[in-house]
Parts: sequence; structure tokens; C-alpha cells
Amino acid sequence: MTDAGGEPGSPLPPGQRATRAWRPSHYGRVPRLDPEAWTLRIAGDTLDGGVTVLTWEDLAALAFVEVSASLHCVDRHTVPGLRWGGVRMRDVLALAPPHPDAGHVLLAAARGYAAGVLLEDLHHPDALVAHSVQGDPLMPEHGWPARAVLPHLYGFKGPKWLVEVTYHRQPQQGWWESHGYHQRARVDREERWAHQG
Ligand SMILES: Nc1nc2c(c(=O)[nH]1)N[C@H]1C(S)=C(S)[C@@H](COP(=O)(O)O)O[C@H]1N2
Ligand SMILES: [Mo]
Repeated sequence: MTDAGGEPGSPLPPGQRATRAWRPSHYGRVPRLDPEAWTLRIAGDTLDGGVTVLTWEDLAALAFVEVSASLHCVDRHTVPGLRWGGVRMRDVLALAPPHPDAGHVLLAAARGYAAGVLLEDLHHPDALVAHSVQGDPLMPEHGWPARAVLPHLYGFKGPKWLVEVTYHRQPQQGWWESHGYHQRARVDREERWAHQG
């Protein structure tokens, strides 16, 4: 298990305060997704130009890893001490790699939510497609059956109910990015707002 700063007693990043209760935070209704019917579509500017559709079994065949990390929302609340379980994002992407010129990715959720990230940030060893937390399956409101967890970025970069990954040559905008939030959103650099550069 790796520790991405989520152990009790880890100092909080700049501008964050810890919450006691882990209240889900998202817009809209919680989708109820069945892992048997769920798929993860990898498309856009892929190496072979094709579309790959991964099933739950495809994910389960990858190495299971746990990462201890807090969840830092750009609104300044931090949920400390979470132990995420799942598979490495980079292992998932290796099943359907991007074209060498595609350095940007849009992570999309069921029901329209999306976040634009750098491919480089998905290669981070702590970046997961997570399906459990604290040893239990994710609750529906926290993203079951699969969510992106990118501990070094603010929470909005990690779609819950992840269903699609697309590769691009240009930066992509989801809801937060198109409302003035930072395109990269690294927590340690406090990259909250686009105008910070
Ligand atoms: N599909 C979806 N994923 C989402 C969101 C959302 O609104 N929809 N909100 C994001 C934001 S802003 C944060 S801080 C985290 C919150 O995760 P939690 O509800 O499990 O605490 O989910 C992220 N993923
Ligand atoms: Mo957030």
C-alpha cells in the first residue's frame, strides 16, 4: 500500500481544513450502476485509432492496489484518511494506449460530469480507478462501481461513476474547468483558479 499523505496526522495541504463526516459532494442524482452491465470505454486519439470497451472482469484481472490518501475538494474541505482500493489508472490505460501526440484526457462519468486532465497526471502511481474504500465497496453516492481517484489533484478531477476515457491533443474542459477552476489543479501548489496560471 502506498501513502499519498492520507495517514492520520499528515499535515493538511495549504488552504484546506479537515471535515469529520464524509458527505458526498456532487450535482444531480446518484446513478445506480450494476458492475455486470457497467463498461469503461476508451476512445478518442488512441494509438490504433480504435475504441476499446472494458468490462468489470477486464478491470478485475489487473493488479489490485491500495492507496492511502485524503480527498481534497477545491472548496477547501478535506476528507482525511481514506484507503482507496482498485487498479492503477496507468494499468487501465495500457490496455488501450493513446497516440504519442495525445497528452490530454477527458474523464467522463455517467450523467454528464467530466474532468480534463493531463495524461501525465494519470500515470502517477497513486492514480487509481477505485472501486473500494476502507476495504468496502464504494457506496453508490461515492461512485460505485468505479471512480477516478487522483490524490495529488483536487477532487473535481476525479469523476465518480466513471464510464469513459478519451484521449486528445488539446486540453479538455469539464464543468469545473469551464467555470474558472484550474486546468491542472495540483493540491500541493494550490492550483484552484484558472487565473492563477
Ligand atoms: N460524477 C461526478 N463525479 C464527481 C463530482 C460530481 O459532481 N459528479 N464531484 C467531484 C468533486 S468536486 C469532488 S470534491 C469529489 C467528491 O467525492 P465524494 O462525494 O466521494 O466526497 O467528487 C468529484 N467527482
Ligand atoms: Mo469538490
